[in-house]
Amino acid sequence: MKLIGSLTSPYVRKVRIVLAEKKLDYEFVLDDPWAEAAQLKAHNPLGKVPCLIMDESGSLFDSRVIVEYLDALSPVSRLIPAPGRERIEVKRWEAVADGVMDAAANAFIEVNKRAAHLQDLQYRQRQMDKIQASLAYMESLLGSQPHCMGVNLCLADIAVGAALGYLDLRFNELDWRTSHPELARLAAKLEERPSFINTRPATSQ
Ligand SMILES: N[C@@H](CCC(=O)N[C@@H](CS)C(=O)NCC(=O)O)C(=O)O
Repeated sequence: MKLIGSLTSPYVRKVRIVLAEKKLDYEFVLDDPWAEAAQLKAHNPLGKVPCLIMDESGSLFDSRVIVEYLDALSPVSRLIPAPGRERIEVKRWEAVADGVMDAAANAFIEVNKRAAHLQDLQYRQRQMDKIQASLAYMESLLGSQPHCMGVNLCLADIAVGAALGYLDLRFNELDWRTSHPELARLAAKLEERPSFINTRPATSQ
């Protein structure tokens, strides 16, 4: 398998952490989705990373589809429960964590990739409000549990950890740890895992 991705994308990091936790081998192919000549476009019509090229049958996107495929590929470290209530709760965690990634990426692009006279600061503030509301939601849902879904690590923790790591990368000044001690505790534990350490985002992009 090949994974096309960048070193800053939180969605790519989510997939790479899943690959590492499941001990699946793959080739990591770096590509810049914003580049005109991105090779990615031949595999994903949306031109977005991550994109997984499967050995036998074409490519897969987006990160939610890819992680579901990967979890079913191997019985090692099951990260998504069988259909039922628990699975839906894991998916809800993933939805809010991905939503934080969406809002943070939108806010970052608005201010850092657009000329000053084209920036919409109201739009950026809407994205920052979504981040704050989601942090409060996740803090209260996590409570004092060791992981999002209780004792064991699952996809919910990986998605939340990747989203929080992206906030550190792009919005260090948010200081979300002070106001969200339970999330800070979870993030500290996750960031000790080799799967998280080996996928720390690079700041060069
Ligand atoms: N929902 C998608 C989001 C992927 C995404 O937005 N990736 C960004 C990088 S962080 C991208 O490739 N953007 C390029 C573009 O929008 O053209 C997923 O979960 O994979």
